Order: sequence, then structure tokens, then C-alpha cells
Amino acid sequence: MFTGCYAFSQQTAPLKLWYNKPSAEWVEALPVGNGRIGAMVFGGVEEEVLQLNESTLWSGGPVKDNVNPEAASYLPQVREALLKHENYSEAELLTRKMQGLYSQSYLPMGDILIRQDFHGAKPSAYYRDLNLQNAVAHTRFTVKGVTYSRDIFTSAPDNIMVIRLTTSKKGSLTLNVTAKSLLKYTLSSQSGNEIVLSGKAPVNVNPTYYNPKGVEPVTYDDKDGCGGMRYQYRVHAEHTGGTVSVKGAVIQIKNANEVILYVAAATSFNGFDRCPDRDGKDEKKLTASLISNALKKKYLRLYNSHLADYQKYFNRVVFYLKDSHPQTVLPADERLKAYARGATDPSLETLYFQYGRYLLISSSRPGGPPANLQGIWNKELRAPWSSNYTININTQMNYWPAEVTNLSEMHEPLLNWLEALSETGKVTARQFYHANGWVAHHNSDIWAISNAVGDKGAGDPVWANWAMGGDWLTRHLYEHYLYTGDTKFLAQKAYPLMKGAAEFTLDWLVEDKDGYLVTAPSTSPENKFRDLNGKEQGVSVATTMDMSIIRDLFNNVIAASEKLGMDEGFRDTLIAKRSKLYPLRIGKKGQLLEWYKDFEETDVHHRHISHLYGLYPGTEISPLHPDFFQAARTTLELRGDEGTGWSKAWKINWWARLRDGNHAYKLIRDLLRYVEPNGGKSRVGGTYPNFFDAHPPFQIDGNFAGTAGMAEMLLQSHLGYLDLLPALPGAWAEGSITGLKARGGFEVNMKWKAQELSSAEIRSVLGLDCVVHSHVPLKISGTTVVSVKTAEDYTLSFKTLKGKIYKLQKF
Ligand code: FUC
Repeated sequence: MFTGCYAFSQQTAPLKLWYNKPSAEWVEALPVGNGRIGAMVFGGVEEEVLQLNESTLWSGGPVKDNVNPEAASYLPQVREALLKHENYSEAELLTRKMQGLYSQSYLPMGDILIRQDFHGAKPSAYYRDLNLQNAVAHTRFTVKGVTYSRDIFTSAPDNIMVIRLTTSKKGSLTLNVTAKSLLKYTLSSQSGNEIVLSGKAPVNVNPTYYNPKGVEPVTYDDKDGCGGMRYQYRVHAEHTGGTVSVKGAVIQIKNANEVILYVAAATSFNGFDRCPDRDGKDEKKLTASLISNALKKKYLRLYNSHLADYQKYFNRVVFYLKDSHPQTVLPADERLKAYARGATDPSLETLYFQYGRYLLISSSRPGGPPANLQGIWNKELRAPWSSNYTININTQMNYWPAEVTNLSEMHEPLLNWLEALSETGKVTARQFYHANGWVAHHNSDIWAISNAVGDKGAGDPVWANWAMGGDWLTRHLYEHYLYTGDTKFLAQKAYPLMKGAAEFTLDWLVEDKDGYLVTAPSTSPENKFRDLNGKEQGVSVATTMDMSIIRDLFNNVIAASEKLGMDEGFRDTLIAKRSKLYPLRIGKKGQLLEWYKDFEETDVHHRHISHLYGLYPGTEISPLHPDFFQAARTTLELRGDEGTGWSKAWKINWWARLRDGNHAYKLIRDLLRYVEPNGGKSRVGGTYPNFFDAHPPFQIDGNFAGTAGMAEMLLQSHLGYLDLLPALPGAWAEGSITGLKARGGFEVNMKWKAQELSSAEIRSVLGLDCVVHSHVPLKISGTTVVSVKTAEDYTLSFKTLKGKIYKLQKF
């Protein structure tokens, strides 16, 4: 964060989720994480449960080679069925034959159980919270006049979880600590104050929705070789006062004044292409050295490094909304319920915004894998949708807030993982389609699986065979470059991957009878249409999403090659092909067409609105093309506001891009609709008591896209200029924000009143020219540079110097 002469950082209400009772359900527990270790803290009185995860713990091993050697032979047949005979049913059957195996599953590591026996005595003054300002989960309560406290954090610099138990009365800490896991495990004691839980992960876990008769869904391979990965965690107790011993793999602490538990966790995962067993890392050595390092540093130094590290990221953005009656006296679940009933609570909205940033810092750290469907928090052996990477929207969504909310470093796990995905993707392109470049479909995992999933025919092609996952993901590489200006990154990492995706796409495109370049087979995740006979169909030609993603990819590769001054020939090819891509079209209801033809959708309120890719995250649909801009709006109106959590969150971003702040705000309220912990049957999205996004069930993408959407309402920069407060809702009439990032390397502070910008500060990190659009005329302090009035708004253009801060004032 930078500060200029204006007082931008106003006092925000405490950024805490607090409760007056322990969690009974997982979605009431509070998440802590350092990108590696994740834990859900339940805050029980007689039994504290810490449900533990480690981000590299997945089932399976490197992707298998050549799983469907016949696949490629079906591609010409599918195309013939589609382009020659318009036989969608046959195309669907044939498309199934191009599927490979399912992805693997993200696994829970185990539980840590801390038992304090109060013989049923009732606690009083119960309080627990998660403080987003220091990333510490705290629980305290009083039993028979003695107050007990627990502070829990996970440190990224030391890769350790620390649990500190204290008491108001010397010698009153008597407790047992043990561990268990849903995976196969052994529990042993290492010394008089340490227990170790070790095991080997399953070699395969089938998705919950795939249960063929007679097939074991979870299988282990205990032989040494290339089976599942090994995992281990250690719990080490240090105490002052009293005694500690280990009996039967239970740490027993008696009459202590203070106890500190150090938890280290690791797996043998050693890269997407390495056998995690035979060629795995030594997880025992890893956990042992993490514990010994923590013991050397001790509590205070560990806490201080944790705090410095966490706040370095978290404090970059401060978001304040004027709030005359902060509802912080209410526990967070009650507060959410009151909000759902219509209460005004701007501090709840800023808290939700910051929670998304907290979750990203906690689940995605350089060197680790990308945040999955549940970030890094999963309690189930067979998690919903395998808690994998679903790359037809969900994984991308996780990273929407990364750049704009000034957490660029947290983008890195995804960007690095794309290298792995491109490696398996090359093999998939060659083996499944005889194509160059690389491709990825709708699902992936830590092994970077890239084939169309479905176990060779069992998956519905409407999701399984969609082949644009890789193409879409490459926009993250280019976005990272646009925000950071890191040319070395663009040249060495981003461009080769983007080019590889474009090479596949050139091979994948075919000509239709009118000479347009189209994709075939093509699906619009995950919606279906009625063909001319009224039959429900999924597979067709040139869906709008496919074509929009391809245009976006080609645009980005062309721009990147120009920036780098290389690859002119390839650029010219893309320019030529781009002009032949099947274009956007408007349907009879004034909507943007989702398919090649003006088909009726089978579900008019479908949660996916894939064809609006060009509005967000893409840039193709903007006020520069009023017809499509209006058609996008009509499309959203026809689909309606309902949907799963992530669907509502996407809609916030769309309405922000449509510059309709009040509608975007309405969707924020819808996204924050309170969902009961057991509300798993409802198809309507919202927010659980612990503020996790409810698809339902829990899926973290809604949290991340919710945060991104709020940022998008305040600042946009996708059209070559900074748009200040493009979609400010009436409900946010007065406030300020510091530290948002814009493309071109700008860092932006803004202050507004009566729903109008009053001042802004722009720090130019790269020294590029700056163009600012706003609804009010602005001038640069100390200069004669002022806004020019245009038909739509006011525009201010100026040259910048690297590192300099420009102060803009309304005049
Ligand atoms: C896609 C979505 C579902 C869910 C799943 C993880 O299949 O259609 O709603 O988000 O991914």
C-alpha cells in the first residue's frame, strides 16, 4: 500500500468473523491456511477438532499414457455428423468415444483432536473468531471461573501450524491430544511429546457422481512402486508447568500453565510427472525438519514472521464504506441472517470482500499447487466434484481477484501449474486429436490431467469434452503480464504457453460451408439446446463461448508477439485466421446467441452463461460495440439472477462490466444470502455461517469471484484506460479504497462521497502513459492537466514517471 497526502485509509470496522457458540458443522468452522497446511477450526469446548489438509495430498499418480488409442479416429466422424449431416445425436455418441479417464481427488489429511475434560460443566463467556487482520483463529471460554484460550495460526514462512493454549489459572491445563484420518494410516509416538500419523493415499478415487456397479470407488496400492503418495503429519507438544507424556499415541498433558502444539504436514508429492511413491520426496524428513525449525524459533518469533508475511499482502488493500451503525455487535452468522432479511450492513460487505483476499492468501502461495474447488479445505474422502480443478469456469474464478486486489504473487501457483498442464496437454493433443500444440478439457488435478474425462464414454460431453480449458487459462498469463509489465515473464513463460494453445487451436478449427472457421465438436458448458426435432442436445458446432475464447486467445498472442517483437509469421497467420472466426450473433429475443444457430435452451435459467465470456472475463463485449453490449444485458435479464453461488458471483462481474452498479449490488446481496449448514439439497447459492460460498455445497469460487466483482464495480482497466468507479451502487454512496491495481502497472486509491468520486491517487509503477475515465471532471494537483468532457464521461490523459504518485481532484 502507498499513502499520499490524503487520508485515504479510514478506520474500518474490525475485520473479524466472531461467534458465541462452537461449530456443530464444518461450514461453521473457521479456515486457517498458509497455502500448504489448511485447517478448519471448530472451537469445541471439551473437544477441539482441527480438520487438517495439506495442499499436495491427492489420490493417484502421474497421468497414464495412451489411455484411449482409438480416440483420434472418431474426430473425422464427429465432424462429418455435425457439418455434413447435422446429426447431433450421432455426434454426441461419437464424441463420447474420445474420452479418457477421470481426474483424481483432493484428499483430507486427518484430524487433530484436543480433549479437555470438564466433566460436563457448562462453559460461560464463550467466544471464537477469525481475525483477518492477523490471520489468527481464537477461541476462549470460562469453566468454573477459569478462562481457557486457544490461538491458532498457520505460518507460510515456516510452513507450520501453531496452536497455543493458555489459561487464566496456573496449572489448570490438562488435556489429551491425538489424531486420526479417513485415509489408511498408522499412528505412533516419536518421543515423549510427539505423535506422528503416516500413511499412503489411495491410488484412485472416483468422483462421487461416478459409481459403476462392482467397481470399488477408492482403491489403494500398498506395494512399493508407483502407487499413491505417502503423507505424514506430526503434532509436537511443548509445555510450561505440569507434565507431558505419550501413551498409546495420545499426548497427555497434565496441570500445565501453557501448551504450544506445533503441527507439521507433508507428502511425498514431487511434481506432476514423478511417481510420488518410488520417486517421491521424503515426507518424514520434511516434517521432522519443520518441527525442529519451529522449536528453534519458538512461539513469538514464529508469530512475528507469520504476521509480517501475512500483513505484507493483506494490508495492501483497505476498503472502507461509510457505516453509521456497524453491526459488529452481532455474531457473524446472526449478522448474515439479519443481512439476508434486508439489514443495511456495509461493513459486512467490506468484510466479505476482505475475506476473499484472506482466503486467497491462505490457499494459494508461490511454490504450492493452485487453489482447488475448495481452496485447500476439504473434509471428505470423496469430495464433491473431487475437489479438483474444474477449468470451464471454477478454477479461473479462483484467480479473478488476484491481480486487481493486489495479490499478484498468489496468482503464481496457477501460472506455474499451467506449464505442467501444457506438458500433458501436448500429449493429449497428439494422442487424442493428432494435433499440434496443447489442449486441456473441463477437469484437471495435481497431475495436470488434460484429456476429456468420462472413463471413455460415461461422461456427458456437454461438460466432459469441452476442449477450451487450456485456451481460457492462458488469458491468466497475459493478464499477469498486463498488470505487472513483467516482460521477462511474458517472453520466457507466458508466450510459449499461449502460443502452444494457439497452435492447437489452429489445428482444431475447421471450415464450415460458408467458409467460417468453427470448432466441432463444440459444447456450451454445461447447457443444452433443443434441435430442430425438439430433442435435447449438447454437442454442436462453434458455440459462442468457444469462438469468444479463441478470439481472445488470438488477440492476446498477437499483442504479445508485437510487444516482444517476435514471431511475425505466426502473428500474421493468427491475424488472417482471426478474421475468419465465426462471429458473435444476436438472436430473436435480442439475446446474444449461445449456439451456432438460434436454438432454444433446455434450461432458460441455467447457472452457466458461457456465451457471456466476452463480457467478463473477456473484453470483446463492451460499450465500443453497443449492439452486443445491449444483447449481453438482455441475455442476463432473460437468464435471471438466481443460480448457484459461483453463478451469482459471475453475475456481479457482468453487471459491473455493464456499468450497472445497482444491479451488481443486488447480486452481492443475493450471493450473501444466508444458507443453513445443512442446506445442501437446495440448488440456490448463497453464503454459509462461516462465510464460505454455498454452491451449495461449499465451493470457494463464489468467494473469490464475489471479491473480484466488488473490485470490478470500483475500478476497471480492460479497455486500455482506468475507469474510476464505473459501477458504484447507491448503497455505497460514500467510501474509499486503497491499493487496487490496474492494467498498465497502476496502483489506485480512491475516495468518494454522494456517489461521486472526490479524489484519487494513482501510482505509476511502470511509467506508462495513463488515461483515466470518470463520471466527474478531474484535475491533476499542481498541474494544468484537466479532464476533457466526452459524450459518456470525462477523460484525463497524462504521461507518467516510474514510481511517481499523481493526485487527482474533482473540480
Ligand atoms: C461445473 C458446474 C457445477 C459445479 C462443478 C464443480 O460442473 O456446472 O455447478 O460448479 O463444475
